Amino acid sequence: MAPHPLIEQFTRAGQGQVFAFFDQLAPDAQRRLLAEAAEVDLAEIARLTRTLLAPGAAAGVDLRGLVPAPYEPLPDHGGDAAAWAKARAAGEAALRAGRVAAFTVAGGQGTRLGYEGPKGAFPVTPVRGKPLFQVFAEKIRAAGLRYGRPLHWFVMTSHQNHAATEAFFAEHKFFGLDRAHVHFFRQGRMPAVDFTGRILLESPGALALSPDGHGGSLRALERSGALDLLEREGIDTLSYFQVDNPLVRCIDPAFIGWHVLRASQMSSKMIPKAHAEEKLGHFCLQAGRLVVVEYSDLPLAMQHETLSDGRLRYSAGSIAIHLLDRDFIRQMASGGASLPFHRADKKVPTIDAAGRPVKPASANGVKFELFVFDALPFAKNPLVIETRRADDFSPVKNAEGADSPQTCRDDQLRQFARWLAAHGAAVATDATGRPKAEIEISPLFGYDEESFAEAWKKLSPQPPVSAGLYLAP
Ligand code: UD2
Repeated sequence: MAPHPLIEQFTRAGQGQVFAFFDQLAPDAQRRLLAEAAEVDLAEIARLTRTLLAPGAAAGVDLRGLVPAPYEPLPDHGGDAAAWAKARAAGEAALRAGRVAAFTVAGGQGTRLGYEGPKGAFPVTPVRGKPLFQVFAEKIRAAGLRYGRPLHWFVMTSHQNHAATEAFFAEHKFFGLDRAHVHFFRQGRMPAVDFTGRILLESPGALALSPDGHGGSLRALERSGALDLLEREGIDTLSYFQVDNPLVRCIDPAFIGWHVLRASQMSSKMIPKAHAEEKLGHFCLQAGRLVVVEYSDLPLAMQHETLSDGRLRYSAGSIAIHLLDRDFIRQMASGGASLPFHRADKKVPTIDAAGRPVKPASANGVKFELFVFDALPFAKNPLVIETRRADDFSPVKNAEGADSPQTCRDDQLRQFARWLAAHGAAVATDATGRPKAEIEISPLFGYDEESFAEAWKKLSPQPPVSAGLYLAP
């Protein structure tokens, strides 16, 4: 029998090892392997091998001509208060007109946290232990109620967590959202390769595939029909955030207003880095274009560079919160400009020549990933605005230490305490502002300080701030 045409293609491309065990597989397993192989763009792998793996391939990113990017500072850091107020009003108008949808990237593997199951199912809030997805759902629901237009919410999953994510939402009745407004779609996958570019097998009948990075969201939004849905619904702005950050203002009127008023195709939020080596991307300009240089790509000496007043020169940290214009996504997903792949050397579980499993002790292969912020240099009128860390950023990344469930709970508690204290409640805190009592405010009661203040004012009598206080409508 003649070999399958796909097997021939792989063999011609020097990737015949993918089918080394093909003849020993049951027909079902053969079909599955062929289907996985059909997902692979062999020309793309060959190109990446040439550009990212070959000896002499450019190591790291191009740092020539890099300078710190400008941004819109907050009013208390010298920004124009009137412009911020105007932006907020414009954002609210866009929300009332139904022009905005929320978008969460939740396709990552969450390896550092070591949590089984989709990361969005991880419990994060201090009193109720609400999962990340519930926090976002309630913020999105609250914003919809406030502006009189229920918001659509797009959630990007991976092959690994798609079914579990959908089941989690169904089990929790979509956290009170209209299920017709919640849309799940899977991101693409890329095969891992060895250091010479040969595709690795995870088992005799399966490729070592992994998600193609959050930058894969642009093509996945197009492929899944999400962009068509946005168009039908008259939505032109996607509010992008990561699944690991419950403090994020999923829907932020001032941010949306800046984006709309500047006719920006892609906008981002920055915070001043807490210290030179904080693990954030850096907003920079290069040849006049806005770029983000990831922490791992900016040499330590540059991360530590300071200005004459002692502040960090590259201080504008990217916290992965963006607004994206629908037509810009379409253009990036299907047009000529494409995002570059990044190389990540990883321990990739694979098999040996006899088909036996190998658990490598050190990096044995390369994964290729797309980063969404690489779209910035292609955007018209890109914009960076400052935000307060305490209002927008406290991710859960590691099981312990920095950016862990503990630090995130503490930051939520500090936020609740700050809002309460600013509006007249007596709150005992430690020197860092963390309340002595564990308390929680539901996003449905107040999802930002302003909505909280309105609800709190109406509450009569106002409850004392004591352990276990949970404010909900
Ligand atoms: C990201 C940023 C970093 C900073 C930080 C803030 C990159 C490369 N770096 O670092 O500059 O902004 O976040 O927290 O982005 N994801 C997918 N599919 C994938 C890979 C990731 O959906 O294939 C999602 C993942 O579920 C998570 C987010 O993207 O929501 C971030 O992924 P990460 O944990 O790999 O990013 P990190 O912490 O290295």
